[in-house]
Amino acid sequence: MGITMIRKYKWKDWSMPIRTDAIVVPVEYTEEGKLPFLKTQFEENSLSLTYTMEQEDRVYGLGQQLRGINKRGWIYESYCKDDPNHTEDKHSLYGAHNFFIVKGKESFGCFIDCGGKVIFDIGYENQNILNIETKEPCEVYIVTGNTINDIIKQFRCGIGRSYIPPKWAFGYQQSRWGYNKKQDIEKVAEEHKKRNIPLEAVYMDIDYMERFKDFTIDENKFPEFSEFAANMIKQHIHLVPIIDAGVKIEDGYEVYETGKDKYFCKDKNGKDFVGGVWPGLVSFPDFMNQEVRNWFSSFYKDLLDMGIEGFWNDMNEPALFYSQEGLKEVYEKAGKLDWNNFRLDDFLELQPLVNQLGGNEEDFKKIYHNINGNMVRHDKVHNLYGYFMVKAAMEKIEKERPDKRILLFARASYIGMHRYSGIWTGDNKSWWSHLLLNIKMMPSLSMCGFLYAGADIGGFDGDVTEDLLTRWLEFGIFTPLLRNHCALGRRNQEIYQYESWKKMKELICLRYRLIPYLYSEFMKSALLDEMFFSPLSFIYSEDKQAEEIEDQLIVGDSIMIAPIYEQNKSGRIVYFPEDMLMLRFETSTHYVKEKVKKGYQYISMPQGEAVFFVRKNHIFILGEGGKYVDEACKGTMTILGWFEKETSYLFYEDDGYSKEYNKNNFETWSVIKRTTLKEDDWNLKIQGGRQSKKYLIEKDII
Ligand code: MIG
Repeated sequence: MGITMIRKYKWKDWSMPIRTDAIVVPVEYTEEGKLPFLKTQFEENSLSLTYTMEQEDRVYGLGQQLRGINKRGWIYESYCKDDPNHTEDKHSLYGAHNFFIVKGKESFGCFIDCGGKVIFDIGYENQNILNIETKEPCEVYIVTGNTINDIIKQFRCGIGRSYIPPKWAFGYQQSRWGYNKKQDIEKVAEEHKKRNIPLEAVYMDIDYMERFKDFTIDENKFPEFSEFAANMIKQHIHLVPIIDAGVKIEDGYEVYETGKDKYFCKDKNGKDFVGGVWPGLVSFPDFMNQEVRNWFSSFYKDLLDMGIEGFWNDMNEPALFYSQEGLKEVYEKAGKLDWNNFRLDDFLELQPLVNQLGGNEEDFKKIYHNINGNMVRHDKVHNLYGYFMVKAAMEKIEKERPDKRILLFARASYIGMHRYSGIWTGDNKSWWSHLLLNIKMMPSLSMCGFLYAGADIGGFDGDVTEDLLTRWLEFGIFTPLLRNHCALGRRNQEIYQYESWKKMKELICLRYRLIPYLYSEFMKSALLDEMFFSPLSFIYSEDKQAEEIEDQLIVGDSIMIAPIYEQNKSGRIVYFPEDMLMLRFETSTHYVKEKVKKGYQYISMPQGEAVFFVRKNHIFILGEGGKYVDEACKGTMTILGWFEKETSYLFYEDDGYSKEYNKNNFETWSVIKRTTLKEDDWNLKIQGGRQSKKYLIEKDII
């Protein structure tokens, strides 16, 4: 029997430049940490933690990262990066989620609380060695527990409750970079409406702003904005504008003028740091500072007052196309071009300068924050920038709308931010491998508290194909954030642009039937610190086969999914760690049930059908669906399952808008067997809560 606890270790005279507030509960701590499990070396302000892995050990976690669910066999860098090429050879993405679990003879969790760069070598230099290194002051937490889920629960409890979005944010959402004017968005709404495709939100990318200036609306392209927003809301469609991190340097622009020389990050001479992003030259708000957060977030008020109920924060790694200094250097070098005395070496010197302009880590060393009166170099706290931008937004939103849930998610993130918002997984591509990456990433995000999450459905960059979009939706209908998003200039990605839109529509309609279950499971994950997406290995921990399956997931407690993520497939081999009831939705209204026995089975999955599996003796709930989320949560609930014994389900429901997550929102639904003279009769008994639901019970009993 292990002991369940979370313990903190830190080193004298090695204090972090800013409290990250990642951990919110008091924990026991040991100064001059000598950690259990990990061999600790602390020399010259550099920490190295080493663990020798057994052959069988598995490593899980790191949230938004590349590669597999089991993280063994690569070297990962925790350093938020705006890199749109999520290929296998990379080491970091947009988030820094420094929590992992070693599962083996001795299992434990470890969280490195550090605003700077941390390297996780998990069997890269040496297959059996796990090594963590950082030169930045940090605190380390070790979490122990009896099971993996126990360790996760401890950790999640330690980092505080995950962000809960409004219920409408579980609906289908459409986005695209390049909806250039009001009419473009109205058209998207219309095209969905015409075909009865549910649509809960349309996103406003940087196109809506005036010269990419935060908190401005281009009046020519989006006239009478409040009226427009109100009209959309009448159709149950929310407009969700983007807010970027960089503030355009422009005389007379209110945000810039009020922030100038006061609220922006500095260069080494104490002048506002100047970089380049979409607006051209920008300065970056110093979000590490409460006064700055108050100032920047005050601008959200106007948008809220215009009826906006959702935002996305972008470019907050922060993304930097170039620093003014770097750009100068390039132009100077290029300016020397002399055709008469052309030297290849000049070109070869120029080329890397140009290539390294964007996201150059050296530039992060030229930026300074004012943290409690100390100038702190940006790279020391880099991983917290996005987090504090989001914190700013939510602090203001909560002040303005204390009783209402507002949608917020962002690109860059750090553990702790999960309390303020969700995330999307950034600029993926319309690649099959990125659908698989999406599947594998979801459980690691659940571990780190990022529950409201999802990828750009269909892929952001690249030209999607009809089959990829359909397959992605087949998986996407299970992710809390279900947003189709696409890059400027790429092939149209709204489902109605495709001949087989009806099939995709049925998937979206099915999503609305899944919402009562998904929402119930989501809320339990948030309120009870549980996993939303689990790898099979977390649930069937004694099953050697299940341990290695990375392309099937358990969603909530009752169902398993096994998505198709390869082109030209009409089915796949699925591993069943136990008997399950297969549900095959040929359309959103017509489904067939079939019992499947434990073991490997080939399951046919024609494009556009949703096939998933209910665990034996688990209750699955199917709603009636609807045109929008609120409607989808009324109506009759169908209880589905393969029951061989009495079982119960904890059902959660609320109005989806208010923030009272009280006891009355939980009901226990039990399937009870009553044997009469004629046959076994199965009934549902509901205890607790409001018990206002109508339900129907549909079962398969051996
Ligand atoms: O440099 O606002 O990840 O979703 O469409 C690209 C334009 C800037 C990156 C975001 C993407 C968004 C895009 N943005």
